[in-house]
Amino acid sequence: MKITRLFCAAMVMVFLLAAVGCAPAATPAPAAPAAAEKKTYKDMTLCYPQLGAESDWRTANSASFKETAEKLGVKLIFSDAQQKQENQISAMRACIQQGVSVIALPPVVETGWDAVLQEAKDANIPVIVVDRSVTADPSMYAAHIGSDMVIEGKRAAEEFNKLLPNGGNILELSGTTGSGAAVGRAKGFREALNANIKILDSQTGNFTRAEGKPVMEAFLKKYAGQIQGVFFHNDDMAIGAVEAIKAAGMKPGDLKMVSIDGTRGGFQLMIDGWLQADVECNPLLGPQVMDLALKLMNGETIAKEALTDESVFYPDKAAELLPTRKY
Ligand code: GYE
Repeated sequence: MKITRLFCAAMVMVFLLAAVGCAPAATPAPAAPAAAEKKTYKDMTLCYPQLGAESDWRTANSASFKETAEKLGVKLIFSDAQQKQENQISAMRACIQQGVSVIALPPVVETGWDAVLQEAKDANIPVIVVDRSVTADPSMYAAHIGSDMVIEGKRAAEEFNKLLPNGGNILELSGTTGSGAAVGRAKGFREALNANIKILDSQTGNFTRAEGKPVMEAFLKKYAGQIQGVFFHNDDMAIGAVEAIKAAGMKPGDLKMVSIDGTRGGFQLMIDGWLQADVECNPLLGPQVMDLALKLMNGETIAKEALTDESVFYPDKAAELLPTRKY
C-alpha cells in the first residue's frame, strides 16, 4: 500500500515537472506563413494609365513598363490618355472596376486627382504616383516615385550661370501648363538663376516637337537681337525649336541653350553644337515601380517618396555616350 502511494506521489511529481518544465518545448511553434501565401509578380495586375506619347522620354517610359511587365510576368493594363486628364481618370475608373492589384499613375497635371484617388482608396487599390507629382494629400496615395523636378530646374539654371557669367536675357520654353514637371522645373530654375540673367518670356510648347517649333518662331520674331539663351523644359521642344532657329539663319552657339531629359535627340543636339548642357531625367521606371507594387501587395511598408538619381550631360562626352543611351 505504502509503496503504491509512494509510486503514485512520484508519478504526480514527474507529471508536474514535465508540465512545468517541459511543456513550453512540447508546444508546437506557430506555423510560419507558408511561402506560397507570398504574392509574386505573376499575381500582379498593374494598371498604367499613361498620360500620352508626347516625347521621346514618354516613349521610353512606356516601353520600360511594357518590357518589364513582359519579363516579370506582370499583367499590365496600359492606356494612352493623349495628354488629357479626363482620359486618365476614366482609365483609372475602369481599372478600379476591374479590381486591379495596383495602379501606377503618371499624372498629366498636378491638381484634380482627389476624387479618383479616394475611389481607389475605397476599393483598397494602392496607387503609386509615377514621374510627375500631384498636389493631393500624401495620405491619398501609397508612394511617389520619379525625378525631383525642382532640382532639375536648378541644375539648368546653374548651367546658364556658367554660360552667361556677365548676365543676359533668356527665354523659357516650358512644358505642359500645370504639370508637376513644368511647375517644378520653372520653380527650381528661378530659385537658382543669377540675378543678372533675365527671363524675358516663358511660353508652353506642351513638351512636343510640333508645338516647340512655332513657339520658337514667335519668340524669334518678337525678341530678335535681344536674347542670349533659351531654356527648354525638354529635349523634344528643343529639337522643334532648333528647326525654327536654323530657318532664321542662326548658327550653333549664337544662343546658349540648355535642355532637360538627356534623350538621344538631346545628345545629337549637343554633338551638333546647339545644346551646351542636357540635364538628365530618367524615364526607365518600370522595374522600380513593379518592385514597389509587389511590396504593397505583400503588405510591406514602402517609403513615401523615392527620387531618381540623376546628373547633367555635356557636349564633350556626348559622342562617346550616345551609343550607350537607352532612350
Ligand atoms: O521631361 C518630358 C515628358 O514628366 C519628366 O514629360 C516627364 C516629362 C519629360 O514629356 O519629356
